[in-house]
Amino acid sequence: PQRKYRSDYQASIYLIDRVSLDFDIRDGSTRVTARHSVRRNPQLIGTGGRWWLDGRDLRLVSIAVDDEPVADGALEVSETGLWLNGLPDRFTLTVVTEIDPDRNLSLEGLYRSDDMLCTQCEATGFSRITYFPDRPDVMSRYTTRVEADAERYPVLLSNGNCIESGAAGEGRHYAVYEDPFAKPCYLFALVAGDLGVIRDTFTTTSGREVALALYTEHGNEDQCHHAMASLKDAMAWDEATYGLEYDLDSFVIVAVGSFNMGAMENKSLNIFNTACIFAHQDTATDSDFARVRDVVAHEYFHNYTGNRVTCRDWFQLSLKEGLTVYREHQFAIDHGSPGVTRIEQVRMIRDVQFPEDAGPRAHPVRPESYVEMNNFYTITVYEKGAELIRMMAQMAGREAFTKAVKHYLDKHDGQAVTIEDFVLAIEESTGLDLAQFRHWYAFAGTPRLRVSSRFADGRLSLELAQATPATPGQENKPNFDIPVSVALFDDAGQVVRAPEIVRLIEQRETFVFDGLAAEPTVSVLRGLTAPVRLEFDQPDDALVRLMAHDSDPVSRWDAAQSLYMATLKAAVTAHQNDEPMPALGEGMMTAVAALLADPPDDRALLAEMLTVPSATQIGEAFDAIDVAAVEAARRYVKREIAARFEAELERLADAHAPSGGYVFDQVAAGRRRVFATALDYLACLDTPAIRKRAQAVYDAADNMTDRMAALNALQDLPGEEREATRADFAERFADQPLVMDKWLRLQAATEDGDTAARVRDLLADDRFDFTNPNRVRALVGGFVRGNPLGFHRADRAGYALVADEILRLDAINPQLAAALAGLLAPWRRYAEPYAGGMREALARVGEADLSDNTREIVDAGLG
Ligand code: HT7
Ligand code: ZN
Repeated sequence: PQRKYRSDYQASIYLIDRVSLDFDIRDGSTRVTARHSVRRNPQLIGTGGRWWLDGRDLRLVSIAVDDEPVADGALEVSETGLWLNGLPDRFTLTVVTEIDPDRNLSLEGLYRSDDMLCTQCEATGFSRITYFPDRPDVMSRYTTRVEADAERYPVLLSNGNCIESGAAGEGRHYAVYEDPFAKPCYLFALVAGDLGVIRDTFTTTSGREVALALYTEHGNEDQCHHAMASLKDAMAWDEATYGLEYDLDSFVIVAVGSFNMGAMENKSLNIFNTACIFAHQDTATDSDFARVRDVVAHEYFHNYTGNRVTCRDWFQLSLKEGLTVYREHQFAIDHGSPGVTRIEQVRMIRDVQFPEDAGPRAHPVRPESYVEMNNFYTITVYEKGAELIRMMAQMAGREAFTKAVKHYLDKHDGQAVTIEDFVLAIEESTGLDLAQFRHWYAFAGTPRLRVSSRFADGRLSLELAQATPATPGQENKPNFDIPVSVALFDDAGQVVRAPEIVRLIEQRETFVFDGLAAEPTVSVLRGLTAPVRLEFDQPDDALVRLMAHDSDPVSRWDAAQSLYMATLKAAVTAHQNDEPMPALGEGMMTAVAALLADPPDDRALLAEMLTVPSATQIGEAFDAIDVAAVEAARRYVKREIAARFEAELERLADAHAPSGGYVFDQVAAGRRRVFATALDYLACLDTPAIRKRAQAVYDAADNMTDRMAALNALQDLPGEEREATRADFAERFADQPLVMDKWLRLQAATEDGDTAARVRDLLADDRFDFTNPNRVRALVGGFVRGNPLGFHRADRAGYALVADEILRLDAINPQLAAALAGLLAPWRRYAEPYAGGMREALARVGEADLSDNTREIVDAGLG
């Protein structure tokens, strides 16, 4: 496989002003006739004549320059594209190709999802449709004609406005779309199918009416109203927050069942995974509702940050994704509990991004090289990228930063640009000096921020020091520019220094706070002002005070996490040394008691603060992850808390018990979350009463959130109640694939001695479809992530199962196979015998003839 380097960038020798595409959809084959008006790139003087067009899995029918067939000598065709030689400065290129969407299981290019045909072109799927310079810096205006059987495909869609449609004879029909905005080919989209639709309208600030439509397979329309409401919300929010008004007369979303990721922001024709559109109280949980709202907003926000201003090349992916995730995060914070929304973001960074940044696949937010671009749609590019934007926003102030983003969008409207262009625009507008800040984009790895404090004579000296571990290919790291928020509190919880941001620029710096009456409690890195690992040994009593009084809910939660973590770590060590489990920490018990006696009004915050750190978080605290010890410690601590606070948890559950009348809003969802948390604790005690209660909750539930709370509580309680509720669930939702994904996840996450065998049975079950990524993620992903003991079994059956599935999948959907391979790749982080078992499985995968996607991940893991 060929590795591509950021430093090798060269502008395209030819540009395409207009693209005209004609899709003739027939059974067994689709003929694509593409006509392009091409001209030499005026910026590149003295080059030309020879031009590379990407193309994969295409049958080339004909190719002509100015309507003259290209002579054999002027054409070199290979598996990945073709060279054209002897080209004039301006010409019309006509390319006719044939493709077969029915046999395209990669879910890139034009493919079938159930009864409809749809496209996915980002990052390089357009080259599976026709020969084309499949790179984002070639921006063109598209006209698209689609013709198909009228009965089978009554709905024909593409980007932009429908300018013509009608009958085409022999029971066929056609539609022509014109997109007035120049765009890169990765934003091209086409859909053909027999679809149901819900419609609405949105009137922009300047009074333009935008027609909104959301298409889905018939029968699912009632699950789409929340997505439609979210879209309107996002449109209004972008106007109110950034002054960005939608720029076309129609905006269409299509929900498809088979999709490799969550959604795609194609110009005016977004295509979504049904999992990110469908939301009905009977079938979707509160978190599903929130996810739908946020992904709909995210894709809509791309219309400016991504579509109007796009990326010059794929190394710049975070230019659009980091910024759009940041905007999505702001939107989510404005639509829910701000504290809890930020907590969820922080958890994601710590639980998923930090491990990626410490593993074999660590890469900068702006990568330097890649083999397969699809492998770089990572948590680092997306979420760490968003954190970098957030840091700049904090340094500039939110208002100044919003203005700076507008400046960037105005300056580069209609262009394909770089992260450097973005940072420059922010500097120009805000006056910030971001010279050292740029290292965040160029260097991988999570900096460690070591904090120590000294107090004497009314003066607090806070010493901050940074160090960043080596990552693959980057031995030495420079100092980062780290914004650290600091606030000081007295013993009664009163603020003695309001929160402020200090910037750590050097390796080590001391910040002094004078005029203090007594030694204050220090609160640092509040709400994670920078994506760093904080090392700050605070005594329990300081943490208990912060947990009770800090003005920032995220810091209160963080203090609680530190208290839990101290006991959890002691329990891990005790298990490893075959010693009795330690008594629960004093500080932790005081904190939980205080929380239950005087809970915060924000019920979702209460639930978060009552939840002990995840297994991933606990594992992260050790040099080598001991899966069994981590599981034992987490179970032990939860059970002890439940035993000590049983009565309080019962009361909490009673006070938040389901009362019917489902609405999805912050207060109601917060109450459901507290109920689920209390039930989960009580289930650790495994009493007949709690089993009965969980079953009763399941039976009476009027919504999926409560149903799942009951099923989760019964997860580790084999017996009548668990069997009955699961059987009912499977039967009740048999015709709802997305709900059956929840059922698959439950099965995969249940450790009962031989989960691996059960997962293998499910892989062969009719309810499982190997070609659908949602099913694979639910069953195989659910097994690896949701069932640590089953996946890491001593007989290595869990690893073998995953290796087998990677190999099977790689032949049909390399993008998904590579994602699964990523689950075995970080084997070095584990203790023995886990590390050896994972490595062995990965090595077995590596012996096969693999796609470039999977090969890149496996080699990084073994390297
Ligand atoms: N920009 C979109 C990324 C995406 C994607 C990438 C590769 C392969 C398939 C894909 N589907 C969607 C989604 C987003 O981040 O907004
Ligand atoms: Zn995105």
